[in-house]
Amino acid sequence: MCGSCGCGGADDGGHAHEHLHPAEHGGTVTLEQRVLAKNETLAERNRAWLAARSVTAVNLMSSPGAGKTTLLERTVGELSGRRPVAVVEGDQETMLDADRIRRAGCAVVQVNTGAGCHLDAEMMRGALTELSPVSGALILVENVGNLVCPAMFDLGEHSRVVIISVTEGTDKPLKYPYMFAAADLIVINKVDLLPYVDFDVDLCEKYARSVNPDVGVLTVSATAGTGMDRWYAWVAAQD
Ligand SMILES: Nc1nc2c(ncn2[C@@H]2O[C@H](COP(=O)(O)OP(=O)(O)O)[C@@H](O)[C@H]2O)c(=O)[nH]1
Ligand SMILES: [Mg+2]
Repeated sequence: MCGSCGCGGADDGGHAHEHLHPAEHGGTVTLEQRVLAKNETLAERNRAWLAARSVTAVNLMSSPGAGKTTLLERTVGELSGRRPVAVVEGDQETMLDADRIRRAGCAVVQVNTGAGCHLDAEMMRGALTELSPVSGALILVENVGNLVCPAMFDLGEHSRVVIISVTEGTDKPLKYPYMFAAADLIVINKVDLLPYVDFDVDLCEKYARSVNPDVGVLTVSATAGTGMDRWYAWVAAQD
């Protein structure tokens, strides 16, 4: 089990489940399965709720500081003129990211998970109810920053994006394979810093495809704006 929240997520890059011995840990396995099964039921309800309203939801996941909020600030500024956009902000504590998004100009709900290290389908449902998006809206979800537990919790979203920044190291897709395997798109951010860090974009892409052969990969700089048009095109294609 994930030590920080008891969410059922593995905390060693995804292999904890394989190391459980049912005779010793049978109760734990059953609890994990129940937690994830309940989440799956609620996620299916969210999916139906979104589909009935023609609302598209995209779930952004990354380690803390990879640039999720920065990417969202720029995206909200750019896309709000084209279609209704709203944001769900997940963090353990504070309204800081919600305040940033509100200043960028769109409706936002902050979900504080306390000790929890991921959003789940029930939290997503509460946020959707509060946002009450109009038909045709785009909901961008910033998940809690970590590369483990959020991968296990379906929110009922249409697609999942994993953001990795070039300051984190080329090997992250190999170390966190579950997260990268769950992605529909990988965004490599902070490419403006490439001249200053030891990061191999091609190798990172190769590692990502070793766990997720068909995954899309984009390179961007959320601060400089490089590559953002391809990101907007990808978002538009999710409807
Ligand atoms: N150089 C550079 N810094 C970035 C970029 N994107 C985000 N940052 C910085 O990285 C830090 C963390 O960004 P933030 O969006 O809060 O990350 P989050 O925790 O994933 O939401 C902030 O200081 C940002 O200004 C980028 O493309 N290039
Ligand atoms: Mg953030």
